Amino acid sequence: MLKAIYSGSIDYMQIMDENGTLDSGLVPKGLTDQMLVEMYKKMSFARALDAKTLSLQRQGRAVTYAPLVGEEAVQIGSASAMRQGDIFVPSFRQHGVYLTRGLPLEKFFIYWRGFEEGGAIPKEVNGLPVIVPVGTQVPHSAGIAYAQKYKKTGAAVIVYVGDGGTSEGDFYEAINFAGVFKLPLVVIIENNQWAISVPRSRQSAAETLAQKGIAAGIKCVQVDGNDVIAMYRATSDAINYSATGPTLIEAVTYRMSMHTTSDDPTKYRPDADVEAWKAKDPIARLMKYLVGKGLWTDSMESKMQDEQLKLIDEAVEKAEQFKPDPRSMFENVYSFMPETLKSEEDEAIAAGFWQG
Ligand SMILES: Cc1ncc(C[n+]2csc(CCOP(=O)(O)OP(=O)(O)O)c2C)c(N)n1
Ligand SMILES: [Mg+2]
Repeated sequence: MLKAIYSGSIDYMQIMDENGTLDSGLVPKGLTDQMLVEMYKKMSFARALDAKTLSLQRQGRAVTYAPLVGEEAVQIGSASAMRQGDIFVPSFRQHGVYLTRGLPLEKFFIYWRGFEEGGAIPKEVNGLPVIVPVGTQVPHSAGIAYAQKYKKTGAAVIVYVGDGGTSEGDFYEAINFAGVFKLPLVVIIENNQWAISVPRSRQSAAETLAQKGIAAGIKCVQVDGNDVIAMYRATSDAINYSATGPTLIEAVTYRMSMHTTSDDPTKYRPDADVEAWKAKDPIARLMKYLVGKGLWTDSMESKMQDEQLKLIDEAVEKAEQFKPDPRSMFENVYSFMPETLKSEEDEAIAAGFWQG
């Protein structure tokens, strides 16, 4: 006998197209125009913050930085759907998530000056610090989700991983574990088409990255990651479902800039590809919608930009006045301080590290 015992399919969700036109039947109930205006402001803020940090890095006033430009809808759409008690687990590009969750801007700049104190995320922000080892955050997030279920907190855990990260064993192990234990986990693949210079086509022969969830027996969907409404909807749906089990969301977007400030993408990708994605810009399309509905005007735009630049400049000033404590490099590495680390700490303090 030979018979098909499984056939899977993956839905693709887009609610707002490139012209800012809505598929009104899919707009989530409860999503108001005011909320969309707020999301627009946050997306614009994230882009302005990104441009500023890039400029600081070029002046030697920030460390190696991974720009988010082009990925604002993935981050602000999903973070706007989180409830206060939900916990997010980023990788290293999710600046828009921190912003939406209320990380004080000054902390953001302290971190990107290279100081550990900036990575001490305030409790109410409910998120982990920046995580650079690719893929390692996914098993951690599954562990945190397991704890939420065990302790019956009702919180969902939302983790972000890149298209490159989905090729790591960590990713498969984590979604498999989440499926078996029906964890309250939402895995968002921020598929920006590149892992440094490795294109999406070299990550997997599968047509979608979302379908990796099928093998783990979890819900999965592919979303237009440049559509903030679809990102909001997909994340809300997944959070609502989290008491039943995990969801994998593949957000299809594009990294409009360099991988990090140490990278030069002109060496490996044609400018024409980047140009083609400009037409799908997540901020421009939301603006078209808001302007069309009379919810946004040129004067509102310039007022918003002035306010945001002022807030950014004030935060940079505070962050640059901040005096780091060399002890912060040593604390929180282990739950206890091993002798060898303690002697390094003593040495750093005796040498007046960072005090010149
Ligand atoms: C385990 C590990 N291997 C390699 C690296 C170097 N590295 C940093 S980012 C990156 C690519 C990540 O690509 P992706 O997961 O698509 O995320 P994106 O940078 O596009 O947001 C690599 C290989 C690392 N940080 N950790
Ligand atoms: Mg990527």
